[in-house]
Amino acid sequence: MNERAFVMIKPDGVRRGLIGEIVSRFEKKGLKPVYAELKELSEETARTHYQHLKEQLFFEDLIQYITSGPVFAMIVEGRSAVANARALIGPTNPVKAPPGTIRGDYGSDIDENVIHCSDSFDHAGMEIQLFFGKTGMLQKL
Ligand code: IDP
Repeated sequence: MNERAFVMIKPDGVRRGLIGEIVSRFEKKGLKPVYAELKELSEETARTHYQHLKEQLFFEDLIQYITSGPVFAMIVEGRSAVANARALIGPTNPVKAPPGTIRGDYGSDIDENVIHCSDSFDHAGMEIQLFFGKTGMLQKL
């Protein structure tokens, strides 16, 4: 079934010039970018996005990292977009992410793991709303 997922190349991925390579992997998998923005996250958006981790000791470092430069945020669309995108990016910790996944190929530490993707259909909707508001809800852009 066609669905949408929210994907964000984090500041380390943007700094290292990985946007083209990563977008290409999504396209080859059949997940089409239908909207994208290069933007800096406000602290407020960052704190809302990661609110499920607010009790963690690394939370403040995470907020500093994710607001340290522009991110490349996009909506991808395709069959089972969330499950397929999660498979493409690999597990949270790049040390455990197999080669062939984005985190496995480009990340080396959990502190800077290159990319984010929604982990469920419901979260995809919430993240698209948080990052793009009404614009993200448009059918085709
Ligand atoms: P996910 O990004 O794979 O969905 P989450 O558990 O939601 O995983 O964690 C969100 C982000 O928080 C991770 O992608 C990573 O950037 C950061 N993070 C998670 N666990 C740790 C940790 O143990 N140390 C430092 N950063 C972490």
